[in-house]
Amino acid sequence: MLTEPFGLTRYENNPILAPKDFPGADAIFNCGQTMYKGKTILLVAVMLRNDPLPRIHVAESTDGLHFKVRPTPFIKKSILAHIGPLDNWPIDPRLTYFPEEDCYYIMRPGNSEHGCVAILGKTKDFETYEDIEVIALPHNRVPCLFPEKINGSYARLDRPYSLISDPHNHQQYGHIWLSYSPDLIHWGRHRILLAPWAQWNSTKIGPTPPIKTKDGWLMMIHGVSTSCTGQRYCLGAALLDLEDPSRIIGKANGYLLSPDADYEFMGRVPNVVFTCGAIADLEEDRLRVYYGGADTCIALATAKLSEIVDICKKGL
Ligand code: BMA
Repeated sequence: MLTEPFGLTRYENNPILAPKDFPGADAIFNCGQTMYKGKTILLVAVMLRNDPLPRIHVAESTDGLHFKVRPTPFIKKSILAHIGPLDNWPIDPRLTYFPEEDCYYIMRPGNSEHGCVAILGKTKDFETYEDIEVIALPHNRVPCLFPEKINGSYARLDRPYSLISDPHNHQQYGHIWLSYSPDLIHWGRHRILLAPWAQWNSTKIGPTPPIKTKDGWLMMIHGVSTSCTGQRYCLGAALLDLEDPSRIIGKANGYLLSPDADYEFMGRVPNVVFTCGAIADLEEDRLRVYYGGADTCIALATAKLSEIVDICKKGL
């Protein structure tokens, strides 16, 4: 049952990518997203019927609606000695274009028997990809990079967390943290940024690469709540101060999208809308969010960028 659109509106022909669009796929879901040479690029996680490991493929589009998934994987489990053993589940790529270096950085979680670390990689052209380093200890699942240095340092958001899950004890959960680095490898000056603040995100929250707007850094987030039937993943947003992103200027009190459409409610993991980012078309005052539905497909929701900023500022 669809709720009245608030902030984000679903594209009428959703989903835009489904398992049927890739031979042998069981799922095409949660994607990094950016623009490259006038095209919309999605880094999509693909699960195959006959392969236990997910991989990440490039999907590209000239109109932002019709995507072609390249057949060869772009990111597979790392073969580097220092990363490979920690990289057993390549999904959730969070993509940041860094104009100063004309480089696209990718941060993603790496799963292993030792826990979930954060892995950094990069590409310049979406043809070749390079793993760089492990940049966070377990358990850290949601790393993402700001698109420019702040007061001379790289800045990132992430969500360290505890494996002990007790929805009634927030002390046991990781929240969103901010940290800084001189070189992208060594991170410090950690600051707690945001903890769950509403029922729809009361179990946990996770960030995406911040988008620069004239009013502040816009951060789309996912928020999880727990009921007797399991977890529900919604999407929301918060706004951070441009000069000092440890200062929260605003946050949406309600969710902007909840898993109500059939492709969000039914699938491999039901009741999930999940995003690894968003694309801002500043001249058109438009925000595009390519999100995963039920860990099975990819759908699109759009908004007026200024309206999302306004919702955050007013705490609606
Ligand atoms: C999170 C991530 C996402 C996934 C979500 C729901 O922890 O692993 O990839 O969409 O769970 O299963």
